[in-house]
Amino acid sequence: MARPSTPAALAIDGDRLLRRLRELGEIGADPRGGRTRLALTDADKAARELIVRWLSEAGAAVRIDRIGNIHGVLEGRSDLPPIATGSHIDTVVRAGAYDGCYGVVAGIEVLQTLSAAGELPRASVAVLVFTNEEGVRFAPDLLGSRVVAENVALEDALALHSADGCSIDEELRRIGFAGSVSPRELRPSHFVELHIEQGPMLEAEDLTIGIVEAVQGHSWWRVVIEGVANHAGTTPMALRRDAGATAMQLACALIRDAEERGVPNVATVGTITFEPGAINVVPGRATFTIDMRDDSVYSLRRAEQRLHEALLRLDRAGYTTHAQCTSRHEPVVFDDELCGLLQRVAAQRGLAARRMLSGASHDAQMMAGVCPSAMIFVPSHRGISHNPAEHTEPRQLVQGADLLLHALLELANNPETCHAPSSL
Ligand code: HGY
Ligand code: MN
Ligand code: MN
Repeated sequence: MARPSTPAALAIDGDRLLRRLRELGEIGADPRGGRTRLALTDADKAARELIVRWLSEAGAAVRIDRIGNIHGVLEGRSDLPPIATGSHIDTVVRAGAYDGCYGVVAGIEVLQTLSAAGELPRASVAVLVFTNEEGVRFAPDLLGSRVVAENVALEDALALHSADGCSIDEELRRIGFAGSVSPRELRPSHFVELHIEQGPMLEAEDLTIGIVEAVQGHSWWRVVIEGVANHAGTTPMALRRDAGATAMQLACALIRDAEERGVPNVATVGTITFEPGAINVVPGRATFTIDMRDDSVYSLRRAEQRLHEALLRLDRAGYTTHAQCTSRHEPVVFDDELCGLLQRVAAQRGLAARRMLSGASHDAQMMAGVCPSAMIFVPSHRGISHNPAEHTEPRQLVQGADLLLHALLELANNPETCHAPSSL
């Protein structure tokens, strides 16, 4: 066993990190530079199998839990509760290469660096890869971490169905990731997630690191408006029950509302469909989704209320409306002491950092219900994400992973410096 080197001198293998990110980014790739790996599809299966291989190469014990989360654990020198990191490898449609994947591959890099150096920390260090973080194929999002945090019951999660009629349970079995371990088995004392910012702030302020102290809440709705299908040529405008025009007007009103409420409030209509869907037929039915977010639970609730008031008005005007909440979580504030530790380690590593809010949702906000949690961001070029053009400078990717290594090592060797875990 190699003599443990001094932690400060430990460094991740940046080339291996970048190479693995490129290799993972190839899975589900499309000819236009994006990749799509919706949860529990064959592309997700292939990515999961690659991650399991890399975790094994890193010296981790790999186990799969009952909601399909992957647990990779590098055993420490004591029976202290583990320090955990992790993120997700499922994507949105035509995604970039770094969202979620960066935190997972960097976590594996930390384990591999520690085991190669013979630097076994006091507490075990674990990498968690969560199922269905994006919530594109199955709602709600953050599913794997919700089950770990008991925000969604395991049986309910397994019974969830996608629009294409598949259940989580069936798909986990089909891809060979229906694990037997309890999602609550790991019981980490701390959780740190490394992620790209997916916004413009760090690059605009020429900073390398964001210490994320809070995540805004979000509220996802699927809205159906039933009107009357009719002839596009013979139906006078005043006599129409045009579900399509009504849905577009409501969607624009909700978006305008968010513009008026100002940063960080946002509203996004990501999908809209009309039925029967023909050029010369007034739509009889319209379905759209809306994603509303805010760092204030009151403002989020006001936005929801405005949606419901608008739907009531439409019901009174002769339409039939239906709104289903497909995902919702209130704003989360991360652990201040843990943020302080991350800031100290960033300063020791000579990295310019600032505290900030996350506009995007992350598994860490569910893990905040399990143990003290926080996040580290690295910049996103021009703030672009959920887009093949998603980019972070290689130097910044390596610096972020290096910070993760030293922050996890600090926590694993001195967990008492931040909320001494129960078994001390
Ligand atoms: O939607 C989000 O904020 C995250 O990318 N799942
Ligand atoms: Mn995402
Ligand atoms: Mn993500």
